[in-house]
Amino acid sequence: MSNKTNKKRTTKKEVATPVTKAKAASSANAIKVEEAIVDKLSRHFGASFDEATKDQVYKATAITVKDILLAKKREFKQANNKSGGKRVYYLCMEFLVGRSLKNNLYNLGLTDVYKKILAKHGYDLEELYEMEPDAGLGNGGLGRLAACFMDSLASLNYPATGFSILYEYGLFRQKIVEGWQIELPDVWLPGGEVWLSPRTDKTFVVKFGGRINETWTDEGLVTEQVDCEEVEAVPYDMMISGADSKGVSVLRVWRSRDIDTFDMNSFSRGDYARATLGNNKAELISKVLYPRDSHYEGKELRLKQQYFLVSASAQNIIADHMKYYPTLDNFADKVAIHINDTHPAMIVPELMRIFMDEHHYSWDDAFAIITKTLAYTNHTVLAEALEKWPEDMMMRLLPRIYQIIHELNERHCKRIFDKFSGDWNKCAHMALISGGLVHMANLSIIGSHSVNGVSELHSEILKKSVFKDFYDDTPEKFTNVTNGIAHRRWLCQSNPRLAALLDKTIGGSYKKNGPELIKLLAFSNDNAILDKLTEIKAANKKDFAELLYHDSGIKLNPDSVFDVQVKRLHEYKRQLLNALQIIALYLDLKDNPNLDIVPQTYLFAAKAAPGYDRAKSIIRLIVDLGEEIAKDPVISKKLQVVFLENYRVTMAEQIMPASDISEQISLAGKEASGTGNMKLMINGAITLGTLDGANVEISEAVGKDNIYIFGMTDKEVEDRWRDGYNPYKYYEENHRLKRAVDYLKQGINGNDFSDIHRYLLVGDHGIADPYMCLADFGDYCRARYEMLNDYKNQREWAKKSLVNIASAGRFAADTAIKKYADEIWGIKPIK
Ligand code: 26V
Repeated sequence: MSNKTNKKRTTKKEVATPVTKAKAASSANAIKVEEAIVDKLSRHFGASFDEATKDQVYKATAITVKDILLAKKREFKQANNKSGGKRVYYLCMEFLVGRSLKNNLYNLGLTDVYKKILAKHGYDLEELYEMEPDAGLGNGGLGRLAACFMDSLASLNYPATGFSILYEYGLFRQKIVEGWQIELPDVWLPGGEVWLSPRTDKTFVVKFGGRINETWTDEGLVTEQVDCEEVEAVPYDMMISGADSKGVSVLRVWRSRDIDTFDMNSFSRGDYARATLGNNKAELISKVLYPRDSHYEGKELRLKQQYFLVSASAQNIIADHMKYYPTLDNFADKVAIHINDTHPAMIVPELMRIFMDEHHYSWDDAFAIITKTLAYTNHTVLAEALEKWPEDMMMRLLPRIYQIIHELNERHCKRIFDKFSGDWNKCAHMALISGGLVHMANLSIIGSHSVNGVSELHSEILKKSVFKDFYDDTPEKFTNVTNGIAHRRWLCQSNPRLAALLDKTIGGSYKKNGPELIKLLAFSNDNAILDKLTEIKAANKKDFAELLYHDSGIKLNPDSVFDVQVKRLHEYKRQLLNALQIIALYLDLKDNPNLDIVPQTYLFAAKAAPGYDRAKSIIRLIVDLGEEIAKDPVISKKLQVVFLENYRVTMAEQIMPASDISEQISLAGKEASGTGNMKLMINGAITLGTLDGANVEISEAVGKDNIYIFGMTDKEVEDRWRDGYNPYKYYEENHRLKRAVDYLKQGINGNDFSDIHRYLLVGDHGIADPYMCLADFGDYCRARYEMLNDYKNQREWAKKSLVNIASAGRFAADTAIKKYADEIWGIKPIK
């Protein structure tokens, strides 16, 4: 390891200039940082730089960054307290944070300082980043959005706390064994723990089960939950620094712990297993993230997780408020609480409980304040993902919460019945409890002053169909906030080559103000810049190919077009449509290996929910297809299909900059927004997509020459259903499609896929091809053909790519956060 330093004496003249002042400050910083790392290594691991392992150096480095974040957070909090401003609390069962070291160093502006110091001791900072496991506390879009929002909130100096659960195991690790997905536990804490600060002084008790005792006292009716199971919620804080700002967002994650249930009697009898039984039960609550994001399951443990999050967070928010104010009367002026998807919907009855049972508010007063505080975002229109909890389960597990929901329902139904002159249909639709189920979306809507979807199209669909009755009742509640991405992470950090080009051409102000990316349009006819863009993409593709080869031995052809579909595996996202199109092309090539086509590399990455058999067999189809093609020495030169194992945030950061084509091909009306589409766009990939979710807005932003749109619109999809959808018709009409579908039965790579053949043409439960792959196949192939043809002209392609990058600014998460802050939460940046 090298100990060489480039020491340079500062001259008198240099000291006088601002530049050298900055340099001096930076070297003072460097000395402090170096001392801090040495100190952490010695205190935590009893090691010096020379003795420490790489993992220890990573951890010591991370701890020094955490210390800086703690100090920054303290100052930010003091400023907030002084201003007496409102704070937002973002409740979400998932935060898909990924890695923290690189992001925090970047946002703190300390990357270079750390790089130099670590290099001095023989460590490459980039290599240390690799030591950090992803914090995978989320399934996909919902959780990643929450993480991007924390970043923007801090960067814009808004005071914000995210609340979630400290899952011991995040989203499973995916292995592919003979084409099948195998799930392995995601053990992230040993490496991820360094970012967490336990706050054992701030625990709360969450109660489950038992019964409700009501007694009249001098103070009025006292309601108590007795004979119940008590679980302790222990908070751990993760700090997320803003970029070039004073702000730090706090992500507070709750870990469940048993309260003193150690059974001394069992222990004395030598029954050690029984003695600690209680322990395991409570700790189960925060043990593991539920890996299904597509299908709601009425599992008791999941309900417990939701209430655990809600109750601990509500108690925490109220305790914090009462520390500064003697009353909850001004609660809605000081606090905004966000219900991110329906998972935290029980915050509505939980706050009612605390207001009424602990602070003696009347029903009406409590409800008025609480609805002013709460806002709800819907993230899916899929009926099977909408949450409905069995009434009896809720009654047994959360008796007081159930009572309150019951009363909310009575009052709500009465009001609707009166307002809509006895329209029973409306009442049944809008009820909080019906058919023995508690409808969590309905609860979220009536408890909130604002309800929004996550793209223009999605928000319209909510108003027109999913929540139509609620829209008729309270139209003023409904609004749209289109999703966004943390562009500093997904562009500047992931794609440094592109960021450097932007700095040179349009300057660095787009980092603070995403929409300024539009300035790049001025270079759309500058051939030197267009060629530079092509070079950058080529270099990124080469990097990705090398990385993949290093990690898995898979060789890619970086001179082929990289066509990328990376997202959760779900029928509605239609990875199957992509696979069918590849089969058709493969069969064309089998007929004529000399076919003149652009060499194509299809990159798929996707996790399937563990019990989702259809999704798993689609993964197997893609893997087998890839393997079969790879065996053909001629065709494999033109066509390659790779399924990348274990998709996660870190892999997304590597693949986005290396992509040419962004596949966004969901059935119109099904994808609420999508955010991968924005990440690919900002990295210069061009979208091949349907008019679904935020694709519609991407299309408006770039113009029709810079995107390839195909397929039915959401309206056409509805009409087609109504008229009776018949996939057979498309199969018979399109020769290439028929061949591709029939090939499934013939066997691919020695495996039979007649189940998928049946699914497409006959259907398992009477519904064939439920996501209409066959209906959109022809137009999909048409659009792709045009696209690949256009790809041949690299200058023209680079121009389209440039327009995509330039137009991506409106999808910066900062834009979304400003809208939430101004129009929904009513919070202000701290000066
Ligand atoms: C549902 C369930 C059902 C019960 C078990 C666990 C679980 C976990 C998550 C979900 C809801 C998932 C909703 C979701 O992730 N929606 C995605 O949200 C993104 C951010 O708004 C958006 O870009 C995607 O289009 C949308 O699918």
